[in-house]
Amino acid sequence: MKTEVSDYMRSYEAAYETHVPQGLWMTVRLDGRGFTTFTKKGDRFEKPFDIAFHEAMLATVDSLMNCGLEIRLAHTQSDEISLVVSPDEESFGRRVVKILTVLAGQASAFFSSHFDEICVFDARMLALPDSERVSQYLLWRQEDAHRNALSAYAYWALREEGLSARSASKKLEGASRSQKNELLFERGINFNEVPEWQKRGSCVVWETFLKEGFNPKTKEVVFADRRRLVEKRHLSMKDDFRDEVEAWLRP
Ligand SMILES: Nc1nc2c(ncn2[C@@H]2O[C@H](COP(=O)(O)OP(=O)(O)OP(=O)(O)O)[C@@H](O)[C@H]2O)c(=O)[nH]1
Ligand SMILES: [Mg+2]
Repeated sequence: MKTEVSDYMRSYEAAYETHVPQGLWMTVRLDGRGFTTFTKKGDRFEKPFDIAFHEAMLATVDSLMNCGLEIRLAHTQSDEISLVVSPDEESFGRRVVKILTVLAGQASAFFSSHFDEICVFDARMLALPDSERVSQYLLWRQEDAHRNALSAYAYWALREEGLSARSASKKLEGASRSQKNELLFERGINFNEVPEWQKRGSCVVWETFLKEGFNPKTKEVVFADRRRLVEKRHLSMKDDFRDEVEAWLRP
């Protein structure tokens, strides 16, 4: 009887257990839940972008890249983080639920302790066939950052003039890219001069370096390969960005 219960309970569990096949690039996107409210609370962050917020996202990325999974590359923009896991990673038997819950849990816990407040990230998985598709995916996220930044600047420029949230949104409804650029230009904001991290996001990659040490037995200076995380806050665009990503993805 006992065995029977355990068997069918396990079959209920197994019903939602999916594994990502070997060789596919597990790409995870985490996104802050309800961060529109979180970022507005008490006017703690500058609008539309705040460097302290972006740096907290980058610190969260560092903690994720050190959490035991072989994450080759990460990108963050606004309240989202994309993580590209090595196609050879075997941890957790490549189980989707386990990987997503561990990463979302890690990001939520780290970000919450950073701000001393409960903050939650959701997570989704894309299993991409090759590095070309990964670079295409990241370019898509970068271009999404650009679109959202332009809209956010236009929205907050109108709000600063005294328009209500509803009227500012209404005024921007159906406005083209060039109309939003023009609206900003008329108000003294040149969107071309907005910092790159706001329009494109930032990446974090591993870099290898030679670390100098001393061998007390032989009394010799020795060098060993080590790796460290490096933030890339000036991303290139379009095909150059795709080439850059492909180079970072090479082992
Ligand atoms: N003030 C400020 N807000 C930011 C910054 N970066 C991101 N945000 C806000 O974070 C929100 C992210 O958008 P969404 O993820 O679509 O919205 P959300 O409220 O998190 O909703 P869900 O993700 O669906 O739960 C936007 O409202 C942005 O204004 C920042 O640097 N400063
Ligand atoms: Mg969000």
